[in-house]
Amino acid sequence: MDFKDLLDFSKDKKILHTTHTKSDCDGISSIYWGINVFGGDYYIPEFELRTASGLIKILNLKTGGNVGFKRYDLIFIYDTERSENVDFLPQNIPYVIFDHHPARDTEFLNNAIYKFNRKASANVINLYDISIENNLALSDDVLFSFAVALYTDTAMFRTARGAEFEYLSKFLKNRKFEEILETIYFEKIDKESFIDQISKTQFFEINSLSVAVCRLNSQDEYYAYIDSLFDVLSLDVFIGILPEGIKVHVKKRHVQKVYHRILVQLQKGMNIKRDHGVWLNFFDYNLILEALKKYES
Ligand SMILES: [Mn+2]
Repeated sequence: MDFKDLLDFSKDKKILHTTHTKSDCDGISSIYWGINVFGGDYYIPEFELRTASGLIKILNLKTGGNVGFKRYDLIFIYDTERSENVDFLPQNIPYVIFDHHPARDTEFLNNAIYKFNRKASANVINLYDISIENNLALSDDVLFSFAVALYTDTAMFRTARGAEFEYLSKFLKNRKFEEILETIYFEKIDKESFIDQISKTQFFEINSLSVAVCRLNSQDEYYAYIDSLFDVLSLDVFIGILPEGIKVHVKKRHVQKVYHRILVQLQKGMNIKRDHGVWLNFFDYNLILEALKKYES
């Protein structure tokens, strides 16, 4: 079916909108679009980052809750094409998928009664294009949530090119960029703890790479470090030691040479499990520093 068929088909259905576990701004903003366009209920799986918490608050949404999934006729899944990322859903309920990742779980995609899975830098870009194409009016609140999602899904614009900024201008309209920052940092960070941790940063120069190592208490502190200090300190590699394991941030232009050729090799060679970029239960950053000596600029 095409999108117009989906609009008709869903009219008399009990609909639930949802997104992947560890929900993020792109998934949450997509759900918000879905409620506005199709109506129905929603379920936001528990998030882990403050950015998501801020967006949920300004959109007046709530997370979790006791949802009787089986009551629904049709489930809208956003921002993932992998069944393992929505493993809380019961089987056998018809579903549709709106996603922007490279199609990996083709079986899950092909079993959807409708799918829109074009590659894009954020799912909200696809939703915006669908809306324009089908003359769906989007409120300023939906558009602003798209702006927040685009900002966070492009690693705070680090991977954004001209095209993304053209979309941003349509999403932001008369609002100021600062409102995006106010939204994603709405949830406060523990200032003392963060400053205390970053003051203990260790610095290393390895074959022209500027490397920093710092122990941090949460993913929020990790991203606070990247958002505030990584570029300012002219770092090439940041090794964050989190309670659940090590997470490494690499300057975008080093991703191939440093991340894929050196770090992924090390991680695979040592059989370390990775989840959302975290090397689970791995804390020996010296092994990473040692591996970085293989880097040739
Ligand atoms: Mn996304």
